[in-house]
Amino acid sequence: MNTSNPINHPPQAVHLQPGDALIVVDVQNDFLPGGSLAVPHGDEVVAALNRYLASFQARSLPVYATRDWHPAGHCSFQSQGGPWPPHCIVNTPGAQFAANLQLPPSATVISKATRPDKDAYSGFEGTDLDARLRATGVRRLFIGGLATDYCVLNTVRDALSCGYQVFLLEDAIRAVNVQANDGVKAERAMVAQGAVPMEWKMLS
Ligand code: VGL
Ligand code: ZN
Repeated sequence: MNTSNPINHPPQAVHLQPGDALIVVDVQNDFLPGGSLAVPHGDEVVAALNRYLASFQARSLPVYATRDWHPAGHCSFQSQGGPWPPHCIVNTPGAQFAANLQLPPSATVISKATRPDKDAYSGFEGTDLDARLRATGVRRLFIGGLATDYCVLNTVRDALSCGYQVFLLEDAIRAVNVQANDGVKAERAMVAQGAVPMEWKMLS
């Protein structure tokens, strides 16, 4: 299997191995249908991610879950001149992970965008995620969650620039699509940067 040239030679099979980790991006109630910043079909990532979670747990591979964790009055909120309705405010139901997301007790939770005056779409920005991954000997990241065109896009970009090999979980991402093609554009950008697109059925 050759994964060195993802655009021309996408892999047919991906074998999980030591050094692999799963990153679940922002699967929080406010990003699901009924939430304050609902991602269309955002709930559909949960079943897909549960399959990956089971595969990683079966191999005792580490899982990280990022969460948007904003103080009330965060700078990204429209009330403060930002682009978004209030969402993922600390210790509110909207900030909780989806109830049916089967995170293992061993999952590491990474809170981001926790300061009132700074937004952060990437799970690496202003967090110790990279240090934790390095300390655990992680080399390859399998990344899915919400939203394709914001936090997944920025997390994948930073993962690649930190030197990780990145598999983009195409069956476990959904886009906000402020503009209709934002999600598709984000996927193309991630692959152009070096992310390898895959889906769960390719795991062996
Ligand atoms: C996100 C918009 C605002 C995301 C977070 O998780 O993709 N999007 N804050
Ligand atoms: Zn946010």
